Amino acid sequence: HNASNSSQDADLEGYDEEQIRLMDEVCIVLDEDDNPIGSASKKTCHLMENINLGLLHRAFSIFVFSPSNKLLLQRRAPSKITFPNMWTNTCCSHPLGIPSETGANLEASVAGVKRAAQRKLAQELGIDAKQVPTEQMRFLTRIQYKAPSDGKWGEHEIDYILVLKAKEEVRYQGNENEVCDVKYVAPEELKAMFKEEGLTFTPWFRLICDTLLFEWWEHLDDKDFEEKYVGETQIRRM
Ligand code: DMA
Ligand code: MN
Repeated sequence: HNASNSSQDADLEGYDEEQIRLMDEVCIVLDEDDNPIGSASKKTCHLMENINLGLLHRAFSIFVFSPSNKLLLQRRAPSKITFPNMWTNTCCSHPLGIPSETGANLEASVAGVKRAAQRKLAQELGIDAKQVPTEQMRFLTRIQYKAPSDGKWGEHEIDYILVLKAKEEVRYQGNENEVCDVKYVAPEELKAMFKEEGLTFTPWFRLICDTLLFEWWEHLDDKDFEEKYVGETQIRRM
């Protein structure tokens, strides 16, 4: 038995093969102040038994807006091991424990998560890197939260929030192993979705919607957006 090889792992029996393989990705393990203190597999980081002992890792959530300020949503594929079938923001994942995506100070960490966001926008949604340049991504703030998915799996992250307002309509093609539906929405359309019966939303997306998203969205084109919302240094604990 090789503990580092998730494909031979009883915890992962019965799940999608590609998603099992991705559980071997290396995540960045953090202390409560977002300092990297080591690394652990994606599987290790998302087991509730480890989260309940305090294991915390780094993540990002990017919100991509169209030129007319519609937000691109995705619905997670049924094959996802955590939070399957739920609607969520454009793309979320983890910067990897590699030099180009890790950072020990805030500036370097932000550069790392932007590269990770560009990588996953391509992998999940088939978006060309040229359409989502890291220079056009704006880092707003960090959110620390914990959320169970089911009894076994969950999240405990410091989540870097990025926004990008595309200069041109972004062309996308969902990877069906990751994403089962995609939709552009205006603020009122998203609020209507929350009231629709049968739709479910990821806990982090709900949390961000209930607190910060609609204010950012309303002010996206304001001259003082940068000054007011970009680059917050405090970690918001939610
Ligand atoms: C993890 O997202 C990141 C957050 C902010 C919850 P995910 O489960 O979509 O990661 P991945 O796409 O890498 O499976
Ligand atoms: Mn995570």
